[in-house]
Formats: sequence, C-alpha cells, structure tokens
Amino acid sequence: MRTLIANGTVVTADGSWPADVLVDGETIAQLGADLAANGVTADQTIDASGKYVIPGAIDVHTHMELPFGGTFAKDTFETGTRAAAFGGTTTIVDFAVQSKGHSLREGLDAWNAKAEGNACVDYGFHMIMSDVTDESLAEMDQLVAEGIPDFKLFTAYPGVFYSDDAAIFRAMRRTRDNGGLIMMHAENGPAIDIVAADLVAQGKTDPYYHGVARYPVFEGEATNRVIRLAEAADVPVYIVHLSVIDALEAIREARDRGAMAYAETCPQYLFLSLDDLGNGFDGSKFVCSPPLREKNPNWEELWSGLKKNDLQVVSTDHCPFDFHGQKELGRGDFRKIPNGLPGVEDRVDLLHHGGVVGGKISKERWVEIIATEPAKLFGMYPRKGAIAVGADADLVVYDPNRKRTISAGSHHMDVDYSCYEGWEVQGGSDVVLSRGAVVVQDGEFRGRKGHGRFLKRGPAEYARMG
Ligand code: DUC
Ligand code: ZN
Ligand code: ZN
Repeated sequence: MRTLIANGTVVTADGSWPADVLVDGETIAQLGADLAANGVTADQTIDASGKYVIPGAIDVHTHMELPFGGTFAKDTFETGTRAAAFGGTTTIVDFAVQSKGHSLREGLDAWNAKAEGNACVDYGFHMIMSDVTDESLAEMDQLVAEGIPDFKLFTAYPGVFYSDDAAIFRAMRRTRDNGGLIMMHAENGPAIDIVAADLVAQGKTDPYYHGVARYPVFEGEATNRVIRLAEAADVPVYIVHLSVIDALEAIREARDRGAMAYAETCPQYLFLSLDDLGNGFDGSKFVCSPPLREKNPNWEELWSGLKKNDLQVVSTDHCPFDFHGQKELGRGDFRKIPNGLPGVEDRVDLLHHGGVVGGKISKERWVEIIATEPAKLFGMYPRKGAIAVGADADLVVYDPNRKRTISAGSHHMDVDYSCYEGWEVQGGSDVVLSRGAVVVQDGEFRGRKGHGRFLKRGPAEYARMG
C-alpha cells in the first residue's frame, strides 16, 4: 500500500518546508516537491494543502490500568491508545510496575498481558522499581537487552513505590553499567506524609490540601538530591513531571554543571493551577502528584525552561480516574483520592494552542518536545520522531487553524470528566497514520485494536552524550 501525502508543509524539529511524503508499506519512502508531477504513483493520496505534516507524537509517560489507591487507572491499552491516536500521538511508553516482593519479570509479564493484542498504536515500557534487591538489580541488565532500558524510582509514596537513597543509588550504579536510564519521581514523600497527617488532624481534608501538603521545596529538595546521586553514580537521570520552579532551578543548575540531567513537564503544570484544586470536592478531579502549583511564577518559568532546553519533553502522566466512584474514594480525606489526571488525547493540541499559537515556542520546538526529543532520549530515534526516508510512517496531517472545544462529552479517553472542559483550542489532527496505516481520519477511528506493537528500544546513548 502506497500513500502520498501531498501539498503539505513538513514540520520537523530542524525546520519546515513544503514537501510531499510518500509512504510505502510501513515506512517513509520518499520526500520531495511535487512527487506526483514527477511520476510518483500511489494507491491513495491525502491532500494536506494548508496543513502541517508532522511526525506522530510520542508520549513517554502514561499509566494504563495502573493500580493506585485501591482502584485502577481507567483507560486500558485499547481505549488509551485509541484516544492517543485521536490526539495525534502514535507511540506511548507506559510504566510496567514491579510490586514489592515480586520480580521485575512478573511486573513486565503483567504489562505485556495488558498491552499485547490490545494497543491501537505502538507502545514501549519503562520499568517501575519498587524493590531494589540483588535479584532485581541483576534483572535490570536483561531488561535493557530486551528493549526496556529505563527504570523509574520514587522518592515519594512511602510504603508503596518509595525507595530510600541507598536503593536509588544501587539502581543508579547498576544502570551506569548496563547502559540504561534512571527516571525519578522526585518529591520528598516522608516529609509530605507528615504535613498531610497534620492537615487531616486539623480537619483540612478537602482536595485543596493535597496541593498544600506537597510543598514546592519538597520537590526541589528531592530533585536536587537525586540529580546529585546520579552524578555520583555517573548515570543519566530524567526527572518526570517536573512541576515547579524549585525543581526547575535544580535541573538548570545541574545542566549548567554539565550533568547528564534531563526533565519533562506536563500540560497540567503549564495550564492548570492550585486554584483548580480549590472548588470543594470537585477539586479531586485535579489531584495528581506532584500537585498543581501556583500559577505565578511557575507557568512562565516552565515555558521559559522549555524554550531554553532546561526541559526537553512534555509528556502527560496520563492516569485517569473517574470522578464518580474513583476520585470519590477520597471524600473526607484527600490522602485517599487516587492520584492522576487524564491527558493523553489533549497534549498535542494544548501545546499547539498555548505554545505555538500563544507565541511561546516555535512550531519546530513544538514538534521537538512532543516527538523528537522523546524519541532521542528514549532510544527510538530516527525510527520514531522523525520524517525521514526509512523511518516508520507515523505521521500526522495537522490543521493549525482548526478549532475545537475540549469536553468529556466528545473525548475518547474512558473517563467521565475533562480537566479542560469547555476550553477552545486551536489546532487538531486531521489524519493520523501509524506505520503507514490510517488510524484516524476526519474524526473517525479507522485503526484496530492489536495494530500497535511492542517497541524494542535502544539503550540511553543519546542521554549519555548530553
Ligand atoms: N502521579 C500521579 O499523579 N499519578 C500516578 C503516579 C504519580 O506519580
Ligand atoms: Zn510519578
Ligand atoms: Zn506517572
């Protein structure tokens, strides 16, 4: 099957130019001006006049069916990756979970079972380590060889995902030797738990106090600490869901020192604030960790971080729980609200609207932070994240002028609310291709469950080069 995407403007991290793109089978076969006029034939032609042609976006931080707080994140690999496709995202990297007392392999097997035959777009896995032992350290090397080269550890959630400094440092040293990458959820969990218990004892149980308990300095301190540990271990470290200036300063300083330190932020930290947590129990819809922060100065600082490459990636931390029946588990005690927000479908458009249309980043930087840098840092480039001959034909025909209103009534994520309900955004994915197959066109899903394949990723060579 040959598909010609004609008359569009190709937008990549390196630049933009008018070009046609020929897809042959699953990969990009040719790029150039006026391909049809020059004798190139195809089975179907997609007219991209007035549109951008961008690499399929990559979301390196999702939690499909994550067990959390006595329930499970609602999207399955089927519903979550279908929603991703509607939003122009053609690759996700989800977090497989090692539970305490179990092996990495058991966690990985469980995630394979969730994803295999169900995903609508390609997927990879990172591995959450909750139990650092001699056995799990040895397993890490095997996972790198199998294309799962990243290990996420937490300084938050004591008793669940939490690792102490010794465990983190051991995992870091192992990763230095096996070529992988360490990802860190950096908040000081033990300190947060003390403040949270005090607040509850004072009767401050509303969702708003979830945000109050998790001081910015707890994120700043933990971010600095884990970066320092990674420097001592001589391993690259990637800070997930960085939310606040205290942590941004830690990453800036580390990068200025020449550390192999990287970070992502998420749309919720660029567009939502502590105020959203403050509307009685409705605020539970906005409970995630790290929490939403004060708008000033954090939003501007994070945008500036994205512009200056202190932050390299925007991912979603997609982890949806219904308001009814799931978020409601925390009525009367914010500590029992499952943490997480839906977002996999909206990231590309929110960043186009707020970033490109809003004049904060160029359209090339937009592509870079949603597709190209994630591909490079996570061992997928140039197969993913690029428009180049031989790359996977994961492509989006993107209309920069289309307007749509975000709503739970029309989104495709399996969750009963939207954090952006009623927001009008400019920009939308018209046609989405995953390895050459049209999966979304004009608002219709044309893909299939099971089309998405496991993506074996390479080691963290790019992250080691700085
Ligand atoms: N933060 C969330 O908000 N949800 C899932 C896990 C996490 O770290
Ligand atoms: Zn996290
Ligand atoms: Zn997460």
